[in-house]
Amino acid sequence: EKFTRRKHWNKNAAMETLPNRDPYAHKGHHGRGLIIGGSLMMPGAITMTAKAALRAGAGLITAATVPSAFSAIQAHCPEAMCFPLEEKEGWIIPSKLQLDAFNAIAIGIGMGRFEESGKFVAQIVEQAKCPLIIDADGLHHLTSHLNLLKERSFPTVITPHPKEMARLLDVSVKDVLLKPFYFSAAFAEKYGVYVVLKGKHTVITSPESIQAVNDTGNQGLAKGGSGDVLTGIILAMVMQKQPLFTAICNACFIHGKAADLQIDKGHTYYDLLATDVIEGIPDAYRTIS
Ligand code: B4P
Ligand code: MG
Repeated sequence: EKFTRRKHWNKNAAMETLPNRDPYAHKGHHGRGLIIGGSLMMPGAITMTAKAALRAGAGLITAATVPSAFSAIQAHCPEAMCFPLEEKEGWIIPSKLQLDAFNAIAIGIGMGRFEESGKFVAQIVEQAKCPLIIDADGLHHLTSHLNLLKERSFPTVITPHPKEMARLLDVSVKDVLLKPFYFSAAFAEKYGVYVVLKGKHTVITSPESIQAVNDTGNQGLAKGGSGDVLTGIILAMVMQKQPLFTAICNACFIHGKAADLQIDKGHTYYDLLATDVIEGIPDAYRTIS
């Protein structure tokens, strides 16, 4: 991979690596993505992930979730399809779900920490034969099934914020913040995964411990939902024709750039919402394509 040893993932890196859209493409070329998550209590997170994935360029998106989350998705992201999962008290429980048709899967968004949901996360980690992105409550459940990661023969991407990273490693948040490169690489190598350690300076690490720091983003992103939007952008990007590490770096770049450009356009660090970040994606793409 030509550009992966860059320390900073900036505008030039994104411009040099972002794949062109083929004029003769059809939606199948741009990837069929599956998002697993949501709950009666949190229908918004998966809605934002779906919308962000489509804005970022995914060809088709299906949200597998509890039926009580369908109306939010259909109202705010009518382009997405919905697939019903079994639920108990509003939370996902192990369900039948055909995974083979998808080019990439994201799991965990707005899922909650109900114990039986964790069995479903483990099932997907075992069965997904494509790149799998694990975020949010998916990371909470993963803590009890870490060894399943080593068994995977397809790429896995985890997207923790420092508190989630600390829990995965069983160290303190302070330790993670003091040594973000060290802890990201330790986890990435041990479990053979890509790690996106989020924060002011998001660090992206490959299973071979190649590392990059994303240059974009601002404190307006320190608000609920920003992470859900990033997961959608990563899901879309890993389905475009580019190396996985490059795809993840470009996703982080676009996410932060979308937030930066929304501030330039008149939003402030106080008011910026995750849904505004989704609507900043067009401007972010325009700066690099
Ligand atoms: P959760 O309930 O896990 O929050 P969340 O749903 O994951 O939020 P979301 O998905 O929107 O944001 P995420 O951080 O994934 O609970 C969060 C709790 O964890 C907090 O209440 C806190 O207690 C703890 N926690 C979180 N971060 C912590 C930290 N750094 N140190 C200590 N405790 C922490 O994704 C946010 C996105 O926005 C990322 O892409 C990130 O890079 C970006 N972003 C956030 N702040 C930014 C900043 N200042 N500058 C640039 N980018 C920023
Ligand atoms: Mg999050």
